[in-house]
This record gives sequence, C-alpha cells and structure tokens, in this order.
Amino acid sequence: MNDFTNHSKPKKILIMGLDNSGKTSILLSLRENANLLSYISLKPTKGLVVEEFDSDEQKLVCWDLGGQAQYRKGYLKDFSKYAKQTTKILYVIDVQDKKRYGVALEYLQDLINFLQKDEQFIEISVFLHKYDPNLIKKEEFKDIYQIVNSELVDKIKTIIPDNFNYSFFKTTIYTIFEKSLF
Ligand SMILES: Nc1nc2c(ncn2[C@@H]2O[C@H](COP(=O)(O)OP(=O)(O)O)[C@@H](O)[C@H]2O)c(=O)[nH]1
Ligand SMILES: [Mg+2]
Repeated sequence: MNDFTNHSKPKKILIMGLDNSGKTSILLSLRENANLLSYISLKPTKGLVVEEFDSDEQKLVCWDLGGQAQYRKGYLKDFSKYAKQTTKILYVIDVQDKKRYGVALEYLQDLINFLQKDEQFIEISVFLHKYDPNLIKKEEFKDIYQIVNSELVDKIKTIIPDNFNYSFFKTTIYTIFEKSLF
C-alpha cells in the first residue's frame, strides 16, 4: 500500500439488491480478514451500513443498503442523498433465487428510473451472484447459463438505457474476488 493512494479521497460505492442476495458477503470478500466462517454468521442487514476500508490500491467507502422490502422504497424515495458522490453502484442478484428474479428486476428498474430522473448516470456493475463453481451439477440449475442469459442478462439490457456505463460479472464467495473490478 503506498502512502499517496492511501491519502486520496475514498471511492464511494453503493451495494444494492434484494435481501439475502449476498451484498454483505461481497463486502466481506473485499476485506482482507474475511474467511468462510465469517459468511455463516451473517445476520440480515437492517437498513444502511457504511464501511470504510482500504482495498488494494485505494480507500473504499461502501454503503451496504439492506435490501428488505420495508427499506427498499425508502432508499429510492430519498435517493439523491445516497447517489451523491457515488462512483459506482453494485447491483447484486442471487442467480439461485429464481423465484425472485422478477422482484430483483423491478427494484433495478425503480433504481434506474430514479437515476434517470436525477440525471445521475452512475456506472453500474451487475453482480450475477451465487454463481457457485459446481452449481451446474445440481439438477435444478443444469440450465443456469441459459436461464441467467435469457431471464436476467437480456432483460437487464432492456432495463438499463445505453447512456449508462454498465457491465455484468458472475460472482461467488467460493472463488477469489477480482478486487480490480471496483
Ligand atoms: N451459495 C452461496 N451462498 C452465498 C454466496 N454469497 C452469500 N451467500 C449466502 O447468502 C446468504 C445471504 O448473504 P448476505 O451477504 O447476508 O446477503 P445480503 O442480505 O444481501 O447482505 C448468507 O447465508 C450467505 O452465506 C455465494 O456466492 N454462494
Ligand atoms: Mg446484508
């Protein structure tokens, strides 16, 4: 870690997505001291948690927006407050939670509507999360690749307009995170 980058202004990242999609786990993965045990003891995040820490090259300040239904509308109602000075939004979708794809896409659509109205064209990374290494071996997920493409990726491309910069990442806590993504 060099001194110069350490003193630079932290990069503000918003982590959003439904409850249980893996937001707090992703945040943990960014920290040096995370181990698999830390994931098991996770409790649902109540409301907003802000964490600041050093990543490989820069200071990050991550706003983990607990995704339970009772909070979701509240964030969006007052979104300018959260969006202010945000460098990137991580939008996390649990690919294993097929039943809630629709809800996850709706929340993303609501988020996009607010960003557009506010003309805040913040860069978005869509994390197709819980894409675990052996997922495809489970009967229920044998078509996961096609399902994710047709039910998530294609639809998300119609939700996020072209004036946003956005990319997709398949992620899981079972492999090392590419911290450079942030
Ligand atoms: N299989 C699997 N489970 C995960 C993964 N990431 C998180 N989880 C589990 O999903 C649950 C919810 O995670 P959490 O980070 O609390 O979700 P949050 O509500 O979005 O913050 C926890 O039991 C985690 O251990 C993943 O990549 N694969
Ligand atoms: Mg959480």
